[in-house]
Amino acid sequence: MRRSLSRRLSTAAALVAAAVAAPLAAPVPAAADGVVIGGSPVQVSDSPWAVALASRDRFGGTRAGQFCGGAVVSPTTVLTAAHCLSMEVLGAPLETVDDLHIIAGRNDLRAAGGREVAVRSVWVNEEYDSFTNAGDLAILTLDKPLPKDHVIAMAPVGDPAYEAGTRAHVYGWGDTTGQGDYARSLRAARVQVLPDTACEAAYPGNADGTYLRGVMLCAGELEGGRDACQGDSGGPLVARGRLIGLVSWGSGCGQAGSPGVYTRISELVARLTQ
Ligand code: 4AZ
Repeated sequence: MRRSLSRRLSTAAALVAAAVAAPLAAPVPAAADGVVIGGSPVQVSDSPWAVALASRDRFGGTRAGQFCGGAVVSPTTVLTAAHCLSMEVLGAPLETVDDLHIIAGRNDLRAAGGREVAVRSVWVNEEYDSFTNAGDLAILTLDKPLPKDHVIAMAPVGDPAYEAGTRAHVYGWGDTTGQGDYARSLRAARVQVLPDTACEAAYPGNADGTYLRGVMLCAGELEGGRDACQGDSGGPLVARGRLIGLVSWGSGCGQAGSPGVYTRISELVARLTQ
């Protein structure tokens, strides 16, 4: 497979500029009460911008090789987390993973529905800091375009969707219990955008990371219970029908006092449109 690792954000800007300039109306997320942790099943047809990132070579075929999530922001552009493409996650250098692809429009990973589309090129944010987790973003360019209705608009800087208290949903095929019970079908958990102070208090700087307002977004429930977990990384956090975050990190899953931390999308939009 062809793959080039671009070194410049301007390349990334070119990839998603169209998505920023002409955001499409996105479907309202399906109701769910609880992903992921404390989540419930949703139909991928109601949230077609939620895609699985997969490699059967690296992760085996039982769940179609799913290992992370992604969000479709233009027909050929998927956002995911930089850490999903790390040696630590892949168990091999990215350059050697020849079957990296996304799965769109498939609820059950064991079934054959939807589309598998090869990843043509990968841009990994070279500023991603694996100690703080700042800048946890990668941009995948697909080999073939997805239908336009798969695209979700990114919430720009100042969008009310980022305000603390906003109801949001996080989507993924990840661990549903924190014990390694990976979902076969797409799930969503209803969470809320939490004040930066909640994550600053939880994550002043420890082994898991450091919460940095401006580039990260804090979401979950103060009492715990609903959250993203391992395997959901890179997947979408959606509020008011717009993409506000990508699952990035946290201490454990669904624990009171340890909210989920997301890559803040407004920061990307700001850099692309400056
Ligand atoms: C992970 O390991 C991970 N509870 C993702 C999200 C969260 C924790 C861990 C948030 O990919």
